[in-house]
Amino acid sequence: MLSRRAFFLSAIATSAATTLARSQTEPRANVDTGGATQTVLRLERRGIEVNGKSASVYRISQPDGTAGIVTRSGARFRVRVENRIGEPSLIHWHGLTPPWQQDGVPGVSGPPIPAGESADYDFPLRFGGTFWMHSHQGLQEQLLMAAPLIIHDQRDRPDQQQVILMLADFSFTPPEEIFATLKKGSKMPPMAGTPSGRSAGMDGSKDAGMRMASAKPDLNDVKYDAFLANDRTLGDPEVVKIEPGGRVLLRIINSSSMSAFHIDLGELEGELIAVDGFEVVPVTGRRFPIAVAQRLDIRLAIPSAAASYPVLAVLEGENKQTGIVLRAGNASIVRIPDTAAMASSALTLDLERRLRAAAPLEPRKADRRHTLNLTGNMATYSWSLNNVAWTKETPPLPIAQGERVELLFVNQTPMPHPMHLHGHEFQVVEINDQQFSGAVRDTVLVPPGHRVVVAFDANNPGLWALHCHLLYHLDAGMFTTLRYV
Ligand SMILES: [Cu+2]
Repeated sequence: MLSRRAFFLSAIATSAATTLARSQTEPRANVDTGGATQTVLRLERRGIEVNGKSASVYRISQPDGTAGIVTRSGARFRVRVENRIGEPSLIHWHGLTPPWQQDGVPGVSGPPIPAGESADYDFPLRFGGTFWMHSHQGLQEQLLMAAPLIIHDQRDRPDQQQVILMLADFSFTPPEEIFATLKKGSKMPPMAGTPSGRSAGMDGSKDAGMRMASAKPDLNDVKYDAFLANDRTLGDPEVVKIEPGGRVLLRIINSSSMSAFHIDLGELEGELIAVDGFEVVPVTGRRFPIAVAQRLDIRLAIPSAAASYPVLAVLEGENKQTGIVLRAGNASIVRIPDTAAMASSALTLDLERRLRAAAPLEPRKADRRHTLNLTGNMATYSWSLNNVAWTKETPPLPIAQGERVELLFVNQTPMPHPMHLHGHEFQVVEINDQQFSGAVRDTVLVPPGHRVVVAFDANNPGLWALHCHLLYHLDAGMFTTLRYV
C-alpha cells in the first residue's frame, strides 16, 4: 500500500509544477503518517479588533489555535495546509530551502490551493532560526495571512525565555482598494526624475493623499490605520511576563506588507545574535533597524529588580510606533503612546555594514553575476527589475548548479526596496563597491541610489522567485525568477 508520504514523494518525482498532493479538507490535526507527525495548518478568516473597531482578517494556525509552527532543526517539515478561506491561497515558507515545488509561490512553484482543499509538504529542515510563513497569493498578506515559523537548534539555551514579536501594518481599507489608489496617478505626485545617486539627495515630494508627509527618501506609500505587534496596538499591548534577572531571546519578525521599523529597546541593551535566522558576530545596542520581511534575534539580560520594559517598533521616517511590554516581577504597566516624541529617520545600511556572518560562505570567486536594476515609476505606480515588470512570459535568469552566484542590486528609484531571494540563503558581500564578509540572510535592504551585492551557492535546483518584498511593488511586477533545473 502506498503511504501518503510515498505518494507525495513519487508525485514530486514524476511531475513538475503541479505536484502537491491534494486531499479534501477534514477536521483532524497532527495526522500520523507512518512514524512522523504531520502538523496541520489551517488558513481561516478571523475577527480582530483594532483601535476599537472590528476587522476581518486571516490566520494561519493549528487546530488548537497555535499560530504558525515551532519545530527543531534536523526534523522534517511535515505539514498539511488546509485552505478554509473560500478562495485560492498558497503559503510561502520564508527563508527555508525546500524543494522548489514546495516553495509556495503561485504560478512559479505550483498552482494555489483551491478553496476547500489542502496540500502536503515534506522536506528536511537544514538549519534553525527565526523564520516566518505568509501567503504569496494576491494581496492576502496585507490581511495578516502570516505566522511565525520558529526552528530551534543548538543555539537555544534552556535558561532563556523566548518572546516572539511579530510586526504588521494594518488598514481598514481593503488591499485591492489600497493598490487601486496607489495606481491612480492622480493621487500621487510624479516621481522626481531619476535618483541622483545618494539617498540624502532625494527630495521626497510630499502628498496629502495616500502618502504621509515623509522624510527623504520616499517612504511609506500607504497611510495605515494602525501598526500591530502580535496583533495589538499600544492602546492595549501584549504584556509578557518575564523573570527578573533572567534572560530573554526576542525573535522579531517584520511581517508588514510595506513598513520598516526601528526597534527601540528603551533602557535595555540588547545583543543582536542573528538576522533572518543566521548567526552574526553579536552587536550590542538599543536600536536596530528591521526592513520588511527581515528578522532579528536579540538577546536581553533582564535586571533583577521588578520593572516593565517596553519593546517598541517605530515606523521609519515617522513617529508612529507599536510594541509589546516585558514585565519582570510585579511591576506596574505604564501606558505608552502610539506616537514617539520625534519622527525617526529612514533606515540606512549602517548596521548592515557592521554585521559579520558567524559562518560566512567559503571564500570563492563568483562564477556568474546578474545585475538587477531596481526600476519604477511612481506616477503610474509601476515597479520593475531592469525595466521589466514581471509576467509569466518573462524569461528566468539563468544560473547553473554548483555555481557561486552574485546578484548586484542597483536601486535607481527614490524608494528603498527590501530584496528577497527564495530557496537559498545569501551573504551580503558588497555595499557601494566596498567588499566585506557581511551577514548571511534572505532579505536585504537596498536604499535609493545604493548598490548592494549578495552571493549565494546554487545548491537547490529549481525555479525560484527573486523580488522586492514590499507587497504592492511585488504585485506591480518588481519580481523575477532564477532557473536551474
Ligand atoms: Cu520595492
